[in-house]
Amino acid sequence: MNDNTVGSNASSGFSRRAFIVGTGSILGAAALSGQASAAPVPAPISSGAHVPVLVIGTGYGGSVAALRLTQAGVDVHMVEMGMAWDTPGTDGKIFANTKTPDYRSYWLRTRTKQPLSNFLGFPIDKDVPRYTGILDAEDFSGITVYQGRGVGGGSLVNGGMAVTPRRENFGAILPTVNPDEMYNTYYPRANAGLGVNNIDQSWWETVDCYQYSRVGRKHAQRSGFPFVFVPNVYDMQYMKQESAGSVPKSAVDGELLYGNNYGKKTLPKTYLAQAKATGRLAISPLHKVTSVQRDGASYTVVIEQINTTGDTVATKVVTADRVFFAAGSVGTSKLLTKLKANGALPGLNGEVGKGWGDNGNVMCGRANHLWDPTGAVQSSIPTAGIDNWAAGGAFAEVAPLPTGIETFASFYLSITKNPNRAEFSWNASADRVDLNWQTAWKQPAIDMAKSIFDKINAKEGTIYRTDLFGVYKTWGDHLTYHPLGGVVLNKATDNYGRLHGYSGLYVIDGALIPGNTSVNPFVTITALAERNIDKIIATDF
Ligand code: FAE
Repeated sequence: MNDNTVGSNASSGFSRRAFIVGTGSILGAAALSGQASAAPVPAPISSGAHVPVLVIGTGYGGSVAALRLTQAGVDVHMVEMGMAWDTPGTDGKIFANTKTPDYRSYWLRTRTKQPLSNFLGFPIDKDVPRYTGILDAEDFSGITVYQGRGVGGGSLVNGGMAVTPRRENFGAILPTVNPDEMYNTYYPRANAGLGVNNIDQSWWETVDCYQYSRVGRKHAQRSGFPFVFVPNVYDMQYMKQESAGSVPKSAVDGELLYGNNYGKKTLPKTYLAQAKATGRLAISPLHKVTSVQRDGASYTVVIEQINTTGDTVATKVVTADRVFFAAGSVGTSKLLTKLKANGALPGLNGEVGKGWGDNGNVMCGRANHLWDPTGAVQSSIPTAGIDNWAAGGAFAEVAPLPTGIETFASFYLSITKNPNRAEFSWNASADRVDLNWQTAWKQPAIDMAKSIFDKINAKEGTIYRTDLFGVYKTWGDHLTYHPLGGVVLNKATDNYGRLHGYSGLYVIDGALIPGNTSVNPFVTITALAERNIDKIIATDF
């Protein structure tokens, strides 16, 4: 099943473009292949259309649903609020560089909101034109939640770290799921489908762009912490070639947060490419679902088509026999919380909106001595972490700081066992969904991260950087990259993601996972989706 995970990126850029554009002429393709009656409703979806399956969102959960359903012979229409990301911008590239954010970088903002907001204490954010850019920094009262926007969801912007949790931790991650079936069947299936690969460690030992990781290892090991290599979906052969200068640079040129032009095996190159190859998939980008309501045996779905400045250009009403919510933890939770409160789906149970967590994310930097440079050129793809989960409740990714200059900084994104969970609620007067997370709830995460970095600093005689998140601010405790939960498995849904009260409505994304995966989450989101869709296809279709 892994035969069209990517190698060459020039060709995958082409196939992705052909894919979206080609959905308009899919009728012809189906006729050629002798399946004249199997044509899905073409994209962009039109008002009044009826589809057998509508999937809201094109991230990990949605892409798994799309692939397995189309392979089973079901026509699927995916609705995605972000762009297709198939057309080069003014500089000839599809995606902007992390070092030079521009109009493509942020979702409907007029100023960037970079996770590291300062450098040497100076603010580094800048004005950008309002545009349906790729990274959403969505502000709630106590936390900013970063999410990918576009066909491919978070796979477009994330670090690609593809980590299967340690089996002994699985019971705390998804307590109602049988670990045997996950570790024997669905984690391997997810890793294969995502195109997960490992870095050549002998190359890693010598190459300039991983100097920062080797410094991270040295400091971890000198303080007695286990240092572990982590698989990734970035094509490691491509990285060798770009590092050698034989192909266009992406990871070693700092591309990541705003998209990788080459090298990363995002969902449009893996799951979605395979689903498209069945001839049964259509995707409508720049379409945002705003309502789902039961209408006899099917569901009425309201969709707003938007332009690249975020204005609604059309409101469409379609019907679907089945709807999969795959809008991400925040997107799915917000939609269902609103639809329960406003009476569109009044029969949803009281668990909807509950059990949201930030995967314990907290960031920090350390200032190294002048004899410990971390490198002016840093690959944006993290390959390793410090595993102090069992002893201190933290797994710290040794993260890049690809500024293009020597900073003598070590930078870390810690995933911690933070027990705090928040709840979404409908704020009728403001016409929005709120999340009651409080910044102070990060304190357990900070304490767990300190179990690693206080010890390393003491051993190395170093200090925390205080210039990266503001003026004299040590901890990046204002954000998460890993929203999880809000529509928790076996609580708001049955044990396979079927929403209670509504046959034909499913949740199949990170909203199902109750707040923490002990490592980076997308492999678990993908594996859980594989498990659930297996069951759903076998019993509901
Ligand atoms: P997701 O991928 O967010 O997809 C949801 C999709 O639904 C998006 O494309 C939305 O635009 C779309 N959508 C939302 N609302 C609507 C609506 N109303 N109508 C239509 N479409 C809608 O969901 N995880 C790792 O495992 N390893 C990493 O290295 C890693 N690094 C990260 C770095 C960054 C900067 C970020 C932001 C995330 C990172 N993550 C990482 C997290 C990972 O990307 C995330 O857990 C998954 O993408 C979540 O997958 P879902 O399928 O739940």
